[in-house]
Amino acid sequence: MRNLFYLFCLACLTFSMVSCEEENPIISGKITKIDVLTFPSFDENGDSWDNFQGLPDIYVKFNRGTDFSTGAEDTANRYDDAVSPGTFAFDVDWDLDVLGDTYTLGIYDYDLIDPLDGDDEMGKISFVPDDYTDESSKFNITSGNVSINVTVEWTRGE
Ligand SMILES: [Ca+2]
Ligand SMILES: [Ca+2]
Ligand SMILES: [Ca+2]
Repeated sequence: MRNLFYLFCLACLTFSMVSCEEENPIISGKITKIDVLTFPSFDENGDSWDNFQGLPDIYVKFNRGTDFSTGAEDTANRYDDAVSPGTFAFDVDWDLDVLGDTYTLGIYDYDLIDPLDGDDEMGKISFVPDDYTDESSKFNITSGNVSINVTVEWTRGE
């Protein structure tokens, strides 16, 4: 019985050593897909996002840091008159170069008839990729009324 126990320990030890060798640490990532699940149905004043149809025309922004001064913007890739909750999928190609840095995802309402004011910012969430590297290739970030699934390809070091 005791021999069996030692054998078991040896097997465990061998297995953990092997898996350690094979699993190089994650050094960077790339967001390949965003699924917007929920967003606020009304703005901070309780008004509809749009004057006429009411429903927002959502697209996503991404930036390293906490604001969108230099963020990528793709207003053509959007869902007109979106209703929360739902599953609004966006194929993207956004690098997570520094895992310890803060990155921000934002949901915006595209406004063709109000170009001077800019589009309405409906909500945003900041996150640090390091917090999610132990999860699989998909993780969820939620803050207030905003919930987003993030699909990531992690890159491991050599
Ligand atoms: Ca609007
Ligand atoms: Ca609309
Ligand atoms: Ca709009």
